Parts: sequence; C-alpha cells; structure tokens
Amino acid sequence: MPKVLTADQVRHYHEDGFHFPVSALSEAEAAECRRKLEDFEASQGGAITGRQKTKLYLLLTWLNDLVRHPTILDAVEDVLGPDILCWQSSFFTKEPDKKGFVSWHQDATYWGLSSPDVCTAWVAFTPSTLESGAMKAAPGTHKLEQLPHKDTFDPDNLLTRGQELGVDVDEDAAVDMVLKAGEISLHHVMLAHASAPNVTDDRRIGFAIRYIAPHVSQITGVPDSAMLVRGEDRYNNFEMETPPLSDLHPDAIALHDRITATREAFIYQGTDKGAHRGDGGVVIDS
Ligand SMILES: O=C(O)CCC(=O)C(=O)O
Repeated sequence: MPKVLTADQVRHYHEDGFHFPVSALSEAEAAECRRKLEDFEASQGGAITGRQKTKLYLLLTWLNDLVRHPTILDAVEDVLGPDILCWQSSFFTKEPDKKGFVSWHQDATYWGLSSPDVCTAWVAFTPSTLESGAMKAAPGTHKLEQLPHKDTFDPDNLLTRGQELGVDVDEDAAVDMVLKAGEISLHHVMLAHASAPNVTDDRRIGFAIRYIAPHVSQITGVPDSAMLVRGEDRYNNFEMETPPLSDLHPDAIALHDRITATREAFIYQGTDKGAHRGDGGVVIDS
C-alpha cells in the first residue's frame, strides 16, 4: 500500500517519470520556509552563494528537518522504497529581475550514480506557475538511455554547467508542473525537464531534494556522502553525513566545506571550471 500517492499515481510516476502535485506543507509552512531562507540571506547580506548552494541542510537545522519531512519522505518512499538517503539539495531561486532559466536536461548526466533509483522532491516555497517559471517535463523520457548533453556555461542558465540536451524534446508533449506554495513534485533522475524565466514581480523559490535508495553508489571514484533519512542503509556506499547540532555549528561548517569541495570533482569532471556563477539566479549543483 502506498503511503501518500495512490497505486495509480505510483504507476504513472514509473510510466511518465514524474508526479505532481503532492500537498506536503501548508501555505503558512511554506511561507515560514521562505521567511527563514530570506532571514538567512539577510543575515549574510545577500542570496546564498558558492558552496552554500549545495547541501545547505548540513548547515541549517530547519532545512535538515525539511529533508526529513514525513509527508515528503512518505511520497518518496512510494516510489523508491522504505530505505532512503538524502544525497543532495539545491535551491532553484528565480529572481524577478533576472533571466534565469533551466535548459532541457537529465539530472543523471553528471551525478556519477550507479542506478536510476534516484528521485527529486521539488518543494515550492512560493507558487510555481507558468509565469514564474514552473518546471516542465517530457513524459516517458526517463525510459530513454542517458542522452548526450552540451555544456554552455550560459550565465543565465541555473544549471552547474549550463548543460543542455543535445537532442530535441517534443515541447508539445511537455507537461507544466505547476505547484502552489507548499506542494511538491517528484521527478525521476533520467527525466528530461526544463523551465523558463520568471516574468512575475516576485521570486520563485524551489528547494530540490535529491533522494536515493541505499544500493545506489557513486561510480566516478570520487568520495561521496549522503544522509540516512528513513529506514536503514545495508550497503554503506556513502560516507554518512550527520545533521547540524545547531545552525552554522563549526563542526557542520567543517563537514559541509569538505564534502561540497570534494564533490566538485565529479560535478565538474572533464571541464576546467570551478563553481559556475549564473547571473540568472543562484548556481545550482545539478
Ligand atoms: O527549478 C527549476 O526550474 C528546475 C529544477 C530542476 O531542474 C531540478 O530540480 O532538477
């Protein structure tokens, strides 16, 4: 018996490569998440930068709670099974006065993971609409092989390398994953997806949490880490991350610095780049 999705919705996730919406947070809770993020940004004088954009749940207790949110984990369990690791998280913030977009891509391309048992829960802190640049998905593309991608390093592209699919996507068949604040979408690591710029006068903030089943491993040879958030890990394929004892605890900062620096070796493998800084919003480790 699935926990949050219906049996039909689980079947559709496996057939289409995505499912939405799932109601995870109330609108008030989503607004509270936005407030906490913006308080954090204000405390340091601007939007999150550099390596903070990756695995911020290792630094901030409220984000560590969010990646363990029972409804989000129930939904992920419905598609990945009862044992779940949180492998990554990224903010996809589209500022209203910028041209930030996301090109068509498959998440798996530079992640170096051994298996596609990887699911993103994308949490809408603000409404994600056609105007604010909701994600769009090409149904069934997760069943294709890994497709070729081209790195563009376009400064408006929110992806790490500005990578884009080297093959055309049938835009007419694409589905807009419109979400209200507090809702989530789920998508498969091989799904082709993209999103357009935000043309509203408010920010569009999404928090993408990447979950994996514990049998998945990192095959690039670069040391990798993850955090057990449900069930058990009988494989020990990853260094186990620990939650922060408090916000920006010195031990948490040391762990986060080391881990985010190390993982750049596979995220940027084959390029001469370090952290790509897109003008369109924030740099994404994606
Ligand atoms: O937030 C967006 O518009 C795109 C998100 C995305 O590409 C992802 O979560 O993999």
